[in-house]
Amino acid sequence: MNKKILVIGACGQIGTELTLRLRQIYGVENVIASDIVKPDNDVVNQGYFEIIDALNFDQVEYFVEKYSIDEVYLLSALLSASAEKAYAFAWDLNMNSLFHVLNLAKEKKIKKIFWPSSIAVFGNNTPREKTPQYTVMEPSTVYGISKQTGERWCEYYHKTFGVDVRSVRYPGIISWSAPPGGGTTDYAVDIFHSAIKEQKYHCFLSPETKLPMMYIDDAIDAAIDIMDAPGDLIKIRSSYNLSAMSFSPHEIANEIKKHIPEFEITYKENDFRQTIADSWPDSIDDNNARTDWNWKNKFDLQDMTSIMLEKLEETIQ
Ligand code: AKB
Repeated sequence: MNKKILVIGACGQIGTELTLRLRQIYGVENVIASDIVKPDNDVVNQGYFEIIDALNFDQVEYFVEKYSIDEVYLLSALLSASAEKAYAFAWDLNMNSLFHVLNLAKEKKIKKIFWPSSIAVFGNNTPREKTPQYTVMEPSTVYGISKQTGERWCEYYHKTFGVDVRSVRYPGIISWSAPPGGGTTDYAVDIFHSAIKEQKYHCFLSPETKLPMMYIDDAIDAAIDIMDAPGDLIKIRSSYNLSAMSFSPHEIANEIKKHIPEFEITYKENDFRQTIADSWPDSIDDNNARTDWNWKNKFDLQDMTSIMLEKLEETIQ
């Protein structure tokens, strides 16, 4: 019998693609999507969908029991920029949704959890280039503090209660089908929409701000691969560094210009997200993930730019 999977936060940027891919692999009837909202899309219309408030333990437990869930992918979170504007709610959502699923796993009601962490766990005193797996971590954002704390709790629940929780530190995720929501790296998605609609983009980060990024298909592969890997290969139970590409607004604009020569980028000054971006790494060393469970990215800046422009041209026009 196939395992039963619950995706919490299934209508967000990662959840949308992840749910559709999980349904392809494990069968539509075995993947239950859930979110606090119910948009009119394939995640909702093509398979089981439930409204679940990730902060409501009883509700999460009810649906875990109703569908005899084996694995939970917990994706609900307030991202870096949004979290700065609603820090108490961000802390509540990012921490307590995690505690709910960790506690269900501790009670043996679920067998395995995927929970994403982020490059936001790093801070101003972290080495910026090829940031190592183990290094100084002094996050300066509410989001980063919640992700770092979540990592500590994941490791603690694994060590103390044997909970099988697996995690990766995502960089900025670039996708065309569902929009990102409230992150600092969102510019790298917005830029493609503006390039197609208006051939210009007003960027909220400065030209040389280099950040680690990843195309959505690689992000989905990472989640599914780490969940499928034999448990003894998962040596890190806080969260694995993960890397695919790194670029600045200037570099991505140049790549877009190869396809749309008239494209122009201008830069905003004094946006609060610049301070967040300045505290994050330029690039990430993900050797542990590559060695332990054979992680490999497939997409670089050139591939990703071509796909994004092609797909958005089909959907926007
Ligand atoms: C954000 O910008 O907040 C996220 C992240 C890097 O985790 N995309």
